[in-house]
Amino acid sequence: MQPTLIATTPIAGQRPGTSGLRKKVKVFQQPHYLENFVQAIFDTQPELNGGVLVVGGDGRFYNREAIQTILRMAAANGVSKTLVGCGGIFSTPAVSCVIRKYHTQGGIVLSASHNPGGPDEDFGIKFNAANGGPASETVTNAIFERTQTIDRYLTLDTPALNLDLEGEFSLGAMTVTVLNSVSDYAELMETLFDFNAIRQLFSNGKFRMRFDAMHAVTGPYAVEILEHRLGAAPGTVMNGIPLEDFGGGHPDPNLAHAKALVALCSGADGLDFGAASDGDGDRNMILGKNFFVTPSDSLAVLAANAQLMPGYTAGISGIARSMPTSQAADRVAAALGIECFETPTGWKFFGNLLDAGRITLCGEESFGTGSNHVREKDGLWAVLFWLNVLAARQQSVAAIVTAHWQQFGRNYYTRHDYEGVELAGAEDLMNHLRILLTELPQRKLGNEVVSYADDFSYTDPIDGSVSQQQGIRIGFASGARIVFRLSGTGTEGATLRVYLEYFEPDPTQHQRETQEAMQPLILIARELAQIEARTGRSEPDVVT
Ligand code: VG1
Ligand code: CO
Repeated sequence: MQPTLIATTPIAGQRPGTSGLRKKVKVFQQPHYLENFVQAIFDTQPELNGGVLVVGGDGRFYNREAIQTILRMAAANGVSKTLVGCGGIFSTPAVSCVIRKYHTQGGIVLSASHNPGGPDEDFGIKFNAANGGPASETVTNAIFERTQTIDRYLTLDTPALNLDLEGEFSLGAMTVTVLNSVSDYAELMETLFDFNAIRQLFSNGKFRMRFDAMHAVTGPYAVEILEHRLGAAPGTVMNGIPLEDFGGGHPDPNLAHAKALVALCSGADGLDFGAASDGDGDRNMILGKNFFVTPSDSLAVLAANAQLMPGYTAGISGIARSMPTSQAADRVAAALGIECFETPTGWKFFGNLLDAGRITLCGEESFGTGSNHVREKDGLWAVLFWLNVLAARQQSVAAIVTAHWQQFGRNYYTRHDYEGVELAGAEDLMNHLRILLTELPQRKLGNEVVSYADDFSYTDPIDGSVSQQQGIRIGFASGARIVFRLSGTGTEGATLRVYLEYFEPDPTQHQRETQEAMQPLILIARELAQIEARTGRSEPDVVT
């Protein structure tokens, strides 16, 4: 079958952000919008011609249609085989797992992650390379550049494939294998964790938990792994059916958007463990009884307990965290005598370090934790890791984290988001801070003295590539930090993120309420950046 060549013209604004290209569904539905971007992937990634490509998404509105378009274009562009998740479903970490397991040349993930879904909400597309990880900036820049000159795309004139049937099908000269979305991933989890120990925890009659899939992609994964393979009671997974609009909610596992789960873990009768994952299954939130584990602390605790896991008995080679993530993990790395890296926000920056074996664990404050088992952050992996720690230590979540603080000190941490603010105001605010940078060192702000101030620049230790302007960092002599950056995943206006951290070595001061404990730093941040004057907002929209 001959490919059909369709003439097109460049469409502005197809530059991928922190994690792929994210826009309103309505934008993606414009003629040639998706096609231009997909063709730019094929035009810049020649190894896909004759290669194998993984395709799947988080099940949101437009997922199925986009997959049919991509399959036709893949066949027309000479891809020899595609591996597609049944029903078009693949979580982001499952795509990474399948790329690696079958040694494919890459994958395309359809998701806007934690952003809401539905005809008036968001859609996204992301290319993952042969290592299973999000494409590097070099690759995403090349794709973007291609979108600016594109003048044609290739497709086939074929009817839609039935994606709800596992098996092998043909599309032109290309084979399409529709895979069970869960099994390869579930098998990988069985190699990393002590499933017997977790099974015993579930059957001891005392342990009570819920996993909130938020009507997003992890529902089928969690039901299979937690309820079927590990024997958790039916109903342990809540909101387990993936819906095109996530039931109308934000599939964002945090205190603001997973309120029902938080309520279940609160009070005298609260559950022992609660966990949630996001739209595409790469984020995680961990709760104990009346206890919230910050993602930064979670990374540190997992690192300190890694050797208890069958998959990490040999120990970990190093840890990396994104720059705004708290420095709790750095303390564990120092105690273990291993390397610790600070990277820009976004999982793509961990890829080279993982490939080179320099790190085993990595994480971001934005509810992302992962390891060298795949090249994406992995929500259910983190949940299983925690369950395995609980089973091995036979202690509560609160007891484990509190003991961790006693040993390493506590990094109080919070992030304040000002969402959907005017872009011009947000950019002015960042520029205003950039101008201040040189005069800040040694200045006293509140009770804190600035020791350094910069616009974070990262040189990749493996390939030497440099990424500049990755966020304003202000470090204080006390070890406290304030970081300002603008989100690269939003689809409307700008989102200002303010990250605040301070270190408390004294165990008698470890039980304070976070927002209250952080109040002096919050005030410094607001004043310094003139947040209210420049954004018109007196309070953040989301506090995590
Ligand atoms: C946010 C988070 C970042 C994360 C990214 C993708 O980016 O801050 O840590 O890697 O989302 O996560 P930004 O640019 O909006 O701050 V996911 O789960 O939405 O793919
Ligand atoms: Co996500």
